[in-house]
Amino acid sequence: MRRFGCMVAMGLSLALLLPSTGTAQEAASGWLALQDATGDLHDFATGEPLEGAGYMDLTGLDVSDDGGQLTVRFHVAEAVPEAPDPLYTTVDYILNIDTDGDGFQNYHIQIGSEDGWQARLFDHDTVFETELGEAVVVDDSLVAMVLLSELGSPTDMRFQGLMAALDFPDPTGDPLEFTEWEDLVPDGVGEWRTFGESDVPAPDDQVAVPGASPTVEPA
Ligand SMILES: [Ca+2]
Ligand SMILES: [Ca+2]
Repeated sequence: MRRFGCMVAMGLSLALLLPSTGTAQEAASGWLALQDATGDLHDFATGEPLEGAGYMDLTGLDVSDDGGQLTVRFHVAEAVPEAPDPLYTTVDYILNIDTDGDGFQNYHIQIGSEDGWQARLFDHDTVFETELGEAVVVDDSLVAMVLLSELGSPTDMRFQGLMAALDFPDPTGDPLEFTEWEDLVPDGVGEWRTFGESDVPAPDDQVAVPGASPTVEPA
């Protein structure tokens, strides 16, 4: 398990979050782990491949439900920097959540660079936004959590992740020139995944999940 460097201030919430701390933890009632290719950033408008910063490039996505809280972890190809100057560049990592199975998100969780990797929950039905606090940023991952009660305690959830980034190389001199990247997980437009549809086996601490694949790692 990764070390947390200078994230001392986040120690308490990390202790609650991360199984390697030895904290007794309820068996997750849902676990989804998706992998994504590197080098698949594309132009939002044209869909053409588009080179971009490694921290924009999603390499995977984990979503877990411990019965009380939903946790999303975005994995990216290189260490997440301090949030860039929003005048030039904005980057958002988004988890869409469909709670009624109609193929449209009812909620999304967004971790945005605009004000320093803050996480928010957006309710698409009420058009209401809830602050979730600062995301836990550790090297090449970003984590946000939300109480299931904030999602109406749904019995079924489907997910899709994405990264959306916008860059203005010269926002004052040429405000019409910009680059807009996107990366989807899973890659299919309009594709959703639910718990149990992971690309990878559940980690050691999650083997109690009914139906989860046993881990292949040696003890
Ligand atoms: Ca990717
Ligand atoms: Ca992708």
